[in-house]
Order: sequence, then C-alpha cells, then structure tokens
Amino acid sequence: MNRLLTIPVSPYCEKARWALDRADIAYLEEGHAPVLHWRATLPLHTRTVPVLITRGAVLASSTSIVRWSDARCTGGEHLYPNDPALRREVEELEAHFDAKLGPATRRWAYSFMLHDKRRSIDVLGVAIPPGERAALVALWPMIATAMIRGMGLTPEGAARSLERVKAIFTEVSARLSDGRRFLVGDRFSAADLGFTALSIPVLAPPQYAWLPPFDTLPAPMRAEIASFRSTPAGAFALRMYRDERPRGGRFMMASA
Ligand SMILES: N[C@@H](CCC(=O)N[C@@H](CS)C(=O)NCC(=O)O)C(=O)O
Repeated sequence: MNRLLTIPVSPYCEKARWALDRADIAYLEEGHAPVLHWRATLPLHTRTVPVLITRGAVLASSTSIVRWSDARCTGGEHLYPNDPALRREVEELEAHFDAKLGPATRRWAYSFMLHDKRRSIDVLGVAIPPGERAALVALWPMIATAMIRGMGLTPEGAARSLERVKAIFTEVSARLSDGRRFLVGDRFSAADLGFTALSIPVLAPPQYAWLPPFDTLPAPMRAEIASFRSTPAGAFALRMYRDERPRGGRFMMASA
C-alpha cells in the first residue's frame, strides 16, 4: 500500500492528495504535527511533507507526487498536455506557484494562528497519532517558536506575503481575462491544480474540511478571504475546487 506522510492541513499535501485521488490511486495517509513530522521524514532524507512512499520509490515533493500520479492515470485526462509548448507553460506556472504562492499563503494564514495555542491545536492536532497530539500540546511553545523561525514569520513578513499573494492573484486574473476556462489550453492541468491547492489558505473553500469553519476565523482574516474570493482568480480557484476535485473514495487515514 502506498503511504502518504502529511501535515493534514497543509496545502502542498492537499495538492498531492488531489493528484492521487484524481488518478484513483489507493494510499494510506499518515498525518503528523509540524516539527514532530521530522521523526518520520528525516530518516527518508527530507524535511518537508508531503512524502509518498511507494513500493519502489520515495517521492519527497508535491510536484513529484503529482507527476508520478499522473503517469499512472489510466483515463485520458492527463494533467500535463502532450503539446511541448503547452506542457512547458504548465510546468513553469506549477513551479512559480510552488516557489512563490504556497509559502506566501501559508505564512499569511499562520500569522493569524500561531500565537493562539488553542486555535493552533484545533487545526494541527487532528488526524495525527494520539501520542503526537499529546506531544504537540506539551511542547507547543517550542514547536510554535520553531515554526515561526522556520517561516520567518514576523508582522512585516506576513504583510509582504499578503502583497505577494495579491500580485499573483492579479497575474492569474489577467490571464483569465480573455474568458478562458483553464489557465493553460482548454483542459484542466497541473497549473490549475497547483494554483487552486496552494490558494486554499486565502480562499478557505467550503469543501476543504481541514480548515476551521469560515465564521470561526478571525475577522481580519475573513475580510481578506472575502476579498480574494471576489477576484476572478479566486472565483476561478473555487470553481476548480468544486468541479475538479474528486473526493478521495479510496483514501484512508492511518491515525484517525
Ligand atoms: N516544495 C515542497 C514544499 C512542501 C512544504 O513546504 N511543506 C511544508 C508543509 S506545508 C513542510 O513540510 N514544512 C516543514 C519544514 O519545512 O520543516 C513540496 O512541493 O512538497
């Protein structure tokens, strides 16, 4: 059985799950708490999740998992176009979102959470092994400090991240302004999947069960989310998430 190591709320992990579910590949998800996940990943020579452990390989980034899943997709609906120029465009956008969008949406969302232990444990303590949840609670001050340092999470950093997300949403809205239905070509691709998954922290799609309900989020966060949702790029991602995200019928949570 394929094993997917995750921090369940992570948008990069959702990117991997989405590709696996789309290709109808069975896997067992093993959720972890941030920082404590290193016990599972460092022996595999990587710090970040998602990690997919298959019979023959360890895939240690969301994009390698998307590519691996897509190569095993038996339907005709592949995430990477055959046309070399379109494929290059998809891969460039995917890399751009991985490098710039994901870190910025994540940093901005964590800036509303990490100072509040109860809120953080509610989000980060679900679907992880009970012992790890206990350690998350007991070691919270150290874990929060490591996360804040790791992400460079200062008020100025969070403000810069918000500006970066806005700039990428402006780029994506401009791309969509000719009325196209997908970011590249006329079919759903890895560019649409990457943009949508990594935008989750600033859009809080109603179907994404790992985030707290919208009404319970802090008011300034709700206001920014409402504003992102109203942009063409935001409306596009919400449509992609509603229409193109198969629910994981064969997905199981190892530690739930
Ligand atoms: N490029 C990586 C990024 C993944 C990533 O940044 N994962 C975060 C969780 S959202 C992580 O594991 N952070 C823990 C750390 O850096 O130690 C990918 O696409 O998989």
